[in-house]
Amino acid sequence: MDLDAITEYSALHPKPSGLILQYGTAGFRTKAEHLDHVMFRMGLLAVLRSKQTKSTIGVMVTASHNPEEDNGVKLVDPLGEMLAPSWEEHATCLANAEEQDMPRVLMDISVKAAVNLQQDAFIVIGRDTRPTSEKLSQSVIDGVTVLEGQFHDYGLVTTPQLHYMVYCRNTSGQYGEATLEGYYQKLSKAFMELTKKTLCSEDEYRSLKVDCANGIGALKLKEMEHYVSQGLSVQLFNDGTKGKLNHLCGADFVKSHQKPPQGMEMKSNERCCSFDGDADRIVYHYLDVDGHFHLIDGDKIATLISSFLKELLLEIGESLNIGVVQTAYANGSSTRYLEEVMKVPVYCTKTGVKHLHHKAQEFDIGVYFEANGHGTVLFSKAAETKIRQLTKELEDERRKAAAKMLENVIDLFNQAAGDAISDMLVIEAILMLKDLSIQQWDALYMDLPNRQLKVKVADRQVISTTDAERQVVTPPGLQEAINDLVKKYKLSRAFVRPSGTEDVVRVYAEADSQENADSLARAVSLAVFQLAGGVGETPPGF
Ligand code: NG1
Ligand code: ZN
Repeated sequence: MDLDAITEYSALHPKPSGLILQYGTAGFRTKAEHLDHVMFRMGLLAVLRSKQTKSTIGVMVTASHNPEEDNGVKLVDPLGEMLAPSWEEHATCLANAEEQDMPRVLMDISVKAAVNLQQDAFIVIGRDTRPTSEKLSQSVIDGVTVLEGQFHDYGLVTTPQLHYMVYCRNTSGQYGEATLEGYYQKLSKAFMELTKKTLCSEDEYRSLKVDCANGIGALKLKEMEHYVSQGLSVQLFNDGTKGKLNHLCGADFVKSHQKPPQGMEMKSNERCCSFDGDADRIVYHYLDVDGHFHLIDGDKIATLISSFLKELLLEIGESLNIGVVQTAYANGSSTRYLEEVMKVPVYCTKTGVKHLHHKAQEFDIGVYFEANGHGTVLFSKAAETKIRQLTKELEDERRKAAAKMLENVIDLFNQAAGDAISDMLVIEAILMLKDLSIQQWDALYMDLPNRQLKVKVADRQVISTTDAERQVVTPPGLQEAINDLVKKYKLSRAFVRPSGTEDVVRVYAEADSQENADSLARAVSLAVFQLAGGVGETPPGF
């Protein structure tokens, strides 16, 4: 390591002194103007990680669903997964080291992690459409170059596309070709095969309106459009030509405000969906004939997909197990429906896809979705091998066709990460194959009315939780207060947890009516404010 060169270049990306940031559930995320040094340093860290794993590592510059002024960065590990926890700690140390200490901290990490500095390093870089992303990704490249890492800059890509590139490169092309063309071809081929039997039937299901959150999803869907146009026509809204990223539109807005996005014409009963700013989340929605808005969130997406997969498994008659993984934010009705009606085992993990992903790996087929629409389906290697073998060997036509469909589903899901484009194609295929309208899908079960709120406190880490974040441990008295409030309502549930991406405590409540869910959420917010050091104004509504 040329420490002099590192010191010299680092001075071009100086750290504002005193600034402390944490590598959270989605990497580093804050105002874009505070991130230049973090980008440079993550370029350095990616090189060390690449040398240590002897694999290609990804660096994605994005702040996903957060406002346009924010930005962020996360590293992608060799098989397209999130960065290993011990390296999250290294990332935090490196980002927070004061200027003069930084080279030493970098050396310490390489010693601690037993990095062979002689090893080659290869980094792939991607970015979203934020105005600050291009310059920040250049700072990542500066970091990579100082440590003499090789790199390929994919430029504008969705987060899942970058995960895909990393996965392809580390599996010597077996998973697919590490180009955008390779990505589009792989997905569209699987989609066309899966839906070919339904072509020339029901026209009404073929057109879908997509709210692209004024983000990268619009550019990539435009590129992909003609690959799937025979099976599906997508009409893009909020494509970034006018509006601001994630502002009054996109999956996060639609889910948290339970309202249609602005900038999208919606006629009654038309199938619509919303991506988030980096296209790894998707939710569906529609207006009914009375003009009421209906949201179909990640829970209902998981339900649709897992019931389809379960039917295919029954059809081929193989005893592959299937499990659904959710978080505490999953609507209570979805959990009940999955367990009681569909009879699939459901597990709850902490928030953040890395936790869901990890749990989902325990099944032959693990379906995981956060309520906000971030998720995918994982097939174990053994399940995948078995299914591919069955498509070749089965003689019975029906069983063979079911196995073939499962194979297409494997190819359609981006196994490296939750992907709005993959998810959209799988959902569209299932709706076509099962001849389901969006209303019929929505009617699988009725969501319990719910509300999410945020509370500002002096230090959100005073709140610690257990039982997959469903119970508060500290501060003392808070859980008892929540229990007392929950008892006042029917079909009620509430929990609080510190956010991993924003400086707030999140409050969730559900109950038998919207009014009651709102009132419970407000009462719990007040308890948090009073017992966990609220700052600023008392939560509104009292
Ligand atoms: P935090 O800020 O920790 O609640 C949010 C989402 C997560 C996940 C991450 C990463 C909710 C309630 N939380 O995390 O599900 O998507 O962002 O983007 O939606
Ligand atoms: Zn996202």
